Amino acid sequence: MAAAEAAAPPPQVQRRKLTSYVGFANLPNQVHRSCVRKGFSFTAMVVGETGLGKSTLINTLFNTNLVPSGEERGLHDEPAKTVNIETISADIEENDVRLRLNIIDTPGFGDFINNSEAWDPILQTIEARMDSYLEQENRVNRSRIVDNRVHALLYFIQPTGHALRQIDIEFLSRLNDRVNVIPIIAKSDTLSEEEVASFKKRIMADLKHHGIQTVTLPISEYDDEETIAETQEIQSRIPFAIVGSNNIVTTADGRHVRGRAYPWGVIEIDNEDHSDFVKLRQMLIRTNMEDLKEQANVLYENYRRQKLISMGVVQDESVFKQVNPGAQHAEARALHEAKLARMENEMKLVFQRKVSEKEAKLKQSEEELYARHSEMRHALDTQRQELEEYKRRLQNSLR
Ligand SMILES: Nc1nc2c(ncn2[C@@H]2O[C@H](COP(=O)(O)OP(=O)(O)OP(=O)(O)O)[C@@H](O)[C@H]2O)c(=O)[nH]1
Ligand SMILES: [Mg+2]
Repeated sequence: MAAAEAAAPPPQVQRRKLTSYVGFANLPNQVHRSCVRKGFSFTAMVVGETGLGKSTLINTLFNTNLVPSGEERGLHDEPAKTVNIETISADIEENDVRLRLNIIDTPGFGDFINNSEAWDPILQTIEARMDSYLEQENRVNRSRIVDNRVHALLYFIQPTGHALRQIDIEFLSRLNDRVNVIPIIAKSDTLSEEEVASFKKRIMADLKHHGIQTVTLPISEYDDEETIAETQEIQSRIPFAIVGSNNIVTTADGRHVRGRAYPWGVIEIDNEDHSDFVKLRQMLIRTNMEDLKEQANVLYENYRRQKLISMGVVQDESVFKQVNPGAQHAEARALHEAKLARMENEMKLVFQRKVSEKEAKLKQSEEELYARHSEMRHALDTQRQELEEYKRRLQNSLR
């Protein structure tokens, strides 16, 4: 009995444990831990005409001079042409969270005789990276999939202040259903504030007119007010008017900042009021990286479907009818809950049985004790009577 008792843990404690295990409120913590363990990676691509400051923006984002741009060579207005598609990566760590940030630098187009030569290599790169992902997904062992897909494409628009040009429209139409497009007004320091504002409006209207989708940040009912406001603020800045530079300049009040110096003053790179660079960086790295990755995944799924169909893989839709994930989930949950209820019931029974056994035992010992008690009492009584008898006899003999 004692051994059996020790083996079975106290029923009430066991029950509480089960309750907290079923409560999936802890799931986000598990996901959080798993994500931190695996680390994060994000890949963006910069595309646009030559000399618009693509390489400079990459350097500005990383705050290091990783890629040659006209700027570092001191060749102002004489850009160092990027010649190959190249990926620049940096591993960033913050509060034990690891992020691998990849930016793909591309040679600027605009000096090609045939426009299609401009987007071909870009589109090929994007699709090759999707193909590599698809190929990894199709492997038998999929535990180590490396995601090199392009999660966002920063498209540089010349700061003409007028409208999108034909080449922009053609280019974006080609890339639109393969990648998240984030439009950027390059070198926005060459435009006045009012020019930027009206140019932004015009660009959005042109994009809409040509049915070109640009990035739309999701707002969820679970977001708090502050997050919603922040998301709306970022969204309202698109297309981002950017100024890039890693040069340190001195402001009128004597501060040394990253910026561009002009006779009329300094444009500070890290000042939110001077350009949209800070907001762009915030969106890419701090607040919406996962949203962008999710949206990129939707585009990938479309690509994947088209690709598989073109390869002759036909989807058997009936499989999906039978395996309705929602119903399957509900069924699994119902089974799980029934199992829990059964276990709980069994435990209750065991507990009750043990309690009554214990009670019976106690009652028995109580009776035994009582019997012994009266026995001893009886013995004592007899003894006392004997002693009293003896005393009386002694007194009588003394008289
Ligand atoms: N005014 C101004 N000039 C800039 C800005 N960003 C870059 N530049 C200058 O523009 C020139 C070209 O910059 P790059 O970064 O090399 O341009 P790119 O787009 O990489 O050019 P390609 O590699 O040829 O495609 C350099 O002289 C930069 O200093 C900016 O925000 N404002
Ligand atoms: Mg370049």
